[in-house]
Amino acid sequence: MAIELRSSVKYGTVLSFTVLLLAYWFRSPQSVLDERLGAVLSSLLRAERKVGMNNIARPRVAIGFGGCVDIIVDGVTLMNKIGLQPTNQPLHHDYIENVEQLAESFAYFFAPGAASERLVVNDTLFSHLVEASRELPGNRWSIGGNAPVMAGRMASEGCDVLLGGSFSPDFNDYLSEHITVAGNTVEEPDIHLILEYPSGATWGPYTSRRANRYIVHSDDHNPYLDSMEDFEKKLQGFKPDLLVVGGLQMMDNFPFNQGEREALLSRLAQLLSSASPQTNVHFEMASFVDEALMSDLLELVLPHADSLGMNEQELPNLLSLLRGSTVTVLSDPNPRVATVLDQMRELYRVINLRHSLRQAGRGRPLTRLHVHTLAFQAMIVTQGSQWKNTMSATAKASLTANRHVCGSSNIDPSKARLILDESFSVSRTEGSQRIPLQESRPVSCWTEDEYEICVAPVLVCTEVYQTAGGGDNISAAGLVLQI
Ligand SMILES: *[C@@H]1O[C@H](CO)[C@@H](O)[C@H](O)[C@H]1NC(C)=O
Ligand SMILES: CC(=O)N[C@H]1CO[C@H](CO)[C@@H](O)[C@@H]1O
Repeated sequence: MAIELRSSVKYGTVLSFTVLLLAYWFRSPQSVLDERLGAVLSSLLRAERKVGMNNIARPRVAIGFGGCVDIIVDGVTLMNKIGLQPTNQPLHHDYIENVEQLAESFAYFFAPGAASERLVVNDTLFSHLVEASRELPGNRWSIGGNAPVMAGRMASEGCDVLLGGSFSPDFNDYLSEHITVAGNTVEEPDIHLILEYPSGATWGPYTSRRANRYIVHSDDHNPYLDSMEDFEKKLQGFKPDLLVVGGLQMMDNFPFNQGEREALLSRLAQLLSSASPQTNVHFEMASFVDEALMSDLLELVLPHADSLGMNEQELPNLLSLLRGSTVTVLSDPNPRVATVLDQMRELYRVINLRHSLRQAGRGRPLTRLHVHTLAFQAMIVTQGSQWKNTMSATAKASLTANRHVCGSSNIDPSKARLILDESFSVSRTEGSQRIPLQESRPVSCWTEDEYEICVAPVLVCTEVYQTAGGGDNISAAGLVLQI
């Protein structure tokens, strides 16, 4: 009897301990996570506010080139609407000629959830896609293109902007009063079709690993950089603090006449090399697969940039070409911090090596590199260079990622998730230092050699409103605090 009692007491203790443990197990991780997220959010907001822009008059930013009207639809809904069956053969195509290639190309990027942008060379197919999109319930229209999106973000962050692009007459009505357009007037603007998909969307046998978009276009104006002449004229009087070049991917695989593309990029090189030393130059990378174009960019555009912005797909692609290899069409859409930092260091080193080998006085050294990924933002900035406030800029870039994708300037922690681990390694080299993610100081900055590196976690938006234009908003937001 006594023995029985003792064992039941013991049993009871074990039971209540187990209940306690279970309660801890089920409830606690979530609330601990929420607390952690809230702490990271308020620390990032504090870091963002730490520097204002009110120390100088409105910064002046000139941004080229191009622009378009975006039609934003749900990608899978559009595929269903046009009756396009999921292909059993995901395949990369440099450009799209028919529906079969569209299905193969979409499937190729949709499953990994990698951002991509392709030219449709079949006008009949492209108009058919645009017509079908117009009829889709829930479609949205907006001003698109790298230059106008960056211009919009810069203007709303307090800059005066000169925007190089050719737009239709009614375009001005939609622009901020702080944006002046340089370029021609066109009657029919170029249209880009944005096929968005959330994380976990399915199309036949494919499930997307993360939210992203697949973009198709069939531009008539943008590939010719036809605003360049007017932009160049107005640039001299505008005297920008920062000159941004983006949108050149519209030249990718475009059927130019012989020598036409090189001529355009040589003119751009001239424009950039005549920029005053007081004007910083930033080049925003994009989804390029045309190796001839990429090699022109390496020769004619990159040498004139102080700063580069790109995502986790564009970084390995550029690096591969600089190593003398071919384009990488698809890379890990969720890379680790250590991998990205190693790639950034190498890119920084190679570009600056190329600079030092050029004739003295030609081009500029690279002093800033910003890489935006889903889980984190990373920047390398040369110490003692013109770029200020790298820590706050990295925090702002991170917050902008959530704001843009969730479609709201107020960040709601219940619609956000931290996917960065609790600590990260600074390199894949064995024995590298690990840096813990501190909630009260989430942006980690340290120096190596002659540069500073900052990494900030992103509060990844879980209720996606729009991914397209994210990179442009993020890059622009980062730049704004650094000029
Ligand atoms: C262009 O697309 C249309 C519509 O899908 C198709 O009928 C036609 O065969 C395509 N042309 C080529 C050259 O593939
Ligand atoms: C979060 C955010 O501000 N996103 C913006 C990105 O840029 C476009 C164009 O300027 C805006 O319309 C978005 O609101």
